[in-house]
Amino acid sequence: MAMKLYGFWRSLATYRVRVALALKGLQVEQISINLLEGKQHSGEYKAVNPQSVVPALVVDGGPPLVQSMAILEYLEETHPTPALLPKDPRGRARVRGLAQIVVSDGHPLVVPRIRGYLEKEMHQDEPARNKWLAHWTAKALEALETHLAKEKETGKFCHGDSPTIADICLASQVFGAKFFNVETAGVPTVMRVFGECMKIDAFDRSQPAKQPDAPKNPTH
Ligand SMILES: N[C@@H](CCC(=O)N[C@@H](CS)C(=O)NCC(=O)O)C(=O)O
Repeated sequence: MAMKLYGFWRSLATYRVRVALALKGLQVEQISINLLEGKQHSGEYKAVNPQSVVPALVVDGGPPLVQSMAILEYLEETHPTPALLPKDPRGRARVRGLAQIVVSDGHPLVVPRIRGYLEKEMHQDEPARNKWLAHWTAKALEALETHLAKEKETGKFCHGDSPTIADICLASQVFGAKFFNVETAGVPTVMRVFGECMKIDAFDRSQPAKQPDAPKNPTH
């Protein structure tokens, strides 16, 4: 199976897909779309993803797959081992729910197009924009923390003792917190799980700063 991943080193959504591919041992050609230079808006990339966002995954020259959660689910269905979702429906719903706290509620508020809109249309200065980024990033982390700290299904990872889609999304949110200088001392369970994730090579080598298109000393 030949796969091409359109992404960017500091894209949290691309990170999620890179980790899933790596966990499942799949090779992928990475194509960098420089979001800081606005390359997502080029006609060439819009032909791949009309929404002008990364990631997009092309499998065997087929139509591009978009949205990181849809791509993770596709990889899970086509390459079930190792499993990134539990077997039981209730467990699957819990894992998907934890993942959606990040993917549906936290991350969408901090993407470049929202930051650009706050700046250009809403005339918010940099300190105000940074306050926004830190607030919504922290909110998602706090929601994860509340679930993980009190629910008995939490194990070494978000759900039991092997990584799932929830851990992939949690790790992406923690990288967001690092980008936006968000204090993480108040979310110890999240940070413990993040630490377990980063002991796994697939999580570690997929991290933003280790990508070939990352600057030598990323300042975020
Ligand atoms: N919900 C989408 C989010 C995609 C997204 O917003 N990606 C960001 C990078 S993490 C992007 O390409 N942003 C471009 C922009 O906002 O202009 C997913 O999970 O794939």
